[in-house]
Order: sequence, then structure tokens, then C-alpha cells
Amino acid sequence: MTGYVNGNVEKPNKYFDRKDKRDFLYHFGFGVDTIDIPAIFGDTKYVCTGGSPGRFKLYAEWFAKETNIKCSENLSRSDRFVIYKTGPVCWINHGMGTPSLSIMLVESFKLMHHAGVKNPTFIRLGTSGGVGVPPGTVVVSTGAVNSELSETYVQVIAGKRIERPTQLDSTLREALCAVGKEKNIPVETGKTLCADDFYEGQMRLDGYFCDYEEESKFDFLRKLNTLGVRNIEMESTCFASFTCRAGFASAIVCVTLLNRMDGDQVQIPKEQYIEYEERPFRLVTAYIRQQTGI
Ligand code: R2B
Ligand code: URA
Repeated sequence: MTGYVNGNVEKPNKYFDRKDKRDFLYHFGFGVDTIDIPAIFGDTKYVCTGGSPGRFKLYAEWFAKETNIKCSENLSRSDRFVIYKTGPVCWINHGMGTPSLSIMLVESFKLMHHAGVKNPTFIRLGTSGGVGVPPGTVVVSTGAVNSELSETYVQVIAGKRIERPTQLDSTLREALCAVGKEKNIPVETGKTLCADDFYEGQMRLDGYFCDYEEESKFDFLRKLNTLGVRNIEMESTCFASFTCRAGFASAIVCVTLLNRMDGDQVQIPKEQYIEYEERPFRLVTAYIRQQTGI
């Protein structure tokens, strides 16, 4: 666990913070020299993230309305990610899959560093497929499992496999679960499988390709369930590993859109979909408001 800290922002890279080369966050479209990062982001306490740009705009607007705090314009100057700020909460989408998420996290960590934020909490609010839990369940992850079913995030650097731990903060998880109970939101805890794709990687039968049989799909889902996996998404190992490595408390709160034991297609009436999407938001917002008093 060398290089892992708890509490303060670690500055792991001696190259990016040089006086002669002022840092530019390419996928956010701004840098140290183009905007006043400490003035805009210096009071951040929470970075809430999830896949879809539209959902994160909506979450920021809902939060602003609920707390009577002004919602910023989209602060991103690139079309890769959106960034909204409502007081101490930054809302940034991360796209789909770990490569996209990893870019967003690295630039967010650098953003927090340049802003002088010492101890931000990162929370992923996402969607997922349930493994033996009813649709609409909010799974607060106890750990993240990769596509080879090991609790590590694998990075390949200079042609070498590097395995990093995927720990999440248990205090934060317990606090979130307590809020969920209080708010009557159906919450479960369990491991989350981080798949490398949506179709074959999650053993769906509705992809374009499928060279396995239906029984193998169910064998796999049952195996996952036995291992304590309660949902499947596509970012958890990277999210857990990066935040843990930087020493930031983090949690993954994903609503299940379907029970994969019952099917593969995600086909939910719009109203129902919006209500499901609201659940992680309601839970996380209540937690943040409880912690900050806003
Ligand atoms: C959940 O939903 C997306 C795929 O539909 C992916 O980003 C994920 O983790
Ligand atoms: N996201 C996923 O990755 N899988 C699902 O089944 C639903 C949402």
C-alpha cells in the first residue's frame, strides 16, 4: 500500500506542478493560467460524479433548488465533460467506462490540488444492473471486483500489469446507508462488478455477438451472487482505486435499473426511469446536507 495516504491530498507527481509549465486540464478545457481555479473551486467539499452529462446538469439544478444555492453555469470549457458547482458540491460527469472515468478523475484531482482543496470526498452516483436484487434498489458498494473477479484495478503501464487495491471508505458507506434507511430508500450493500463492456462483459444475451449459452449467463450471475456481488456497472474498480490512491474518502451509490436474473434489456417507462435516477441523488444529497448543514 505504498503511496496511499488517508486524509490529505497527496501530490504524487513531481512533474505536473512546475512553475515554468503551467498546468492545463485538457478535457475540462481550462487551466491554471486561463481561470482563477482557487476562487471558483476553492470551497469544494464534495465531488459528485456519474456517467451522463444531462443527468449531472439535472442533479446540480435539483440540488440548487433544494438548498437555495445558486447553480453555476457549465464551468467546463470542453465538450468532453460538464462541470457544475452548487456551493461546496461539484457535479462532474465521467462518461462510460474506466478509460473515460480515469481521465475525469485525474483532471478532478489536479483541479482540487490547484484549488487548494485539502480533503474532498468523491461520490459516484450511477446506474447499474442488479444481481438478484429488485429494480430500483440502491446499492452502496462494499468493494469493487474487476472482470476477472478479483478485487483489484489493473493498469497496464509501460507494458506491465499493475494491480491496485479497490478499497472504499467504510465510514462513509455506513453513514450513507443510515441516511438511506432514514429516507426510506431501498438500500443494499454488496460488491460491485466493474465490467469492461455492457454486453458480452456483462454476459447479456441481447448483444450483437453472443458465443455462450443462456445457462452460462445464469451460472455467471449465480457465481457473482455467491461472491457477494449485488450489481454490475463499468467504473467501480477505477473509481475506488484512484480515490484510495489519492487518499480521498469515496463511495459508490448506484441504482439498479433491472434484475439481471430476470432479463437483459433496459426498457423502463420514462417516469419510472427518472424516479430510479432520483434515488441515489436523494440519498447523497440528504447525506451532504446532513454533513454540511446546508
Ligand atoms: C452504468 O451505465 C452505463 C452503461 O449503460 C455505464 O457507464 C455504467 O457504469
Ligand atoms: N449499467 C450497466 O453497466 N449495466 C446494466 O445492466 C445497467 C446499467
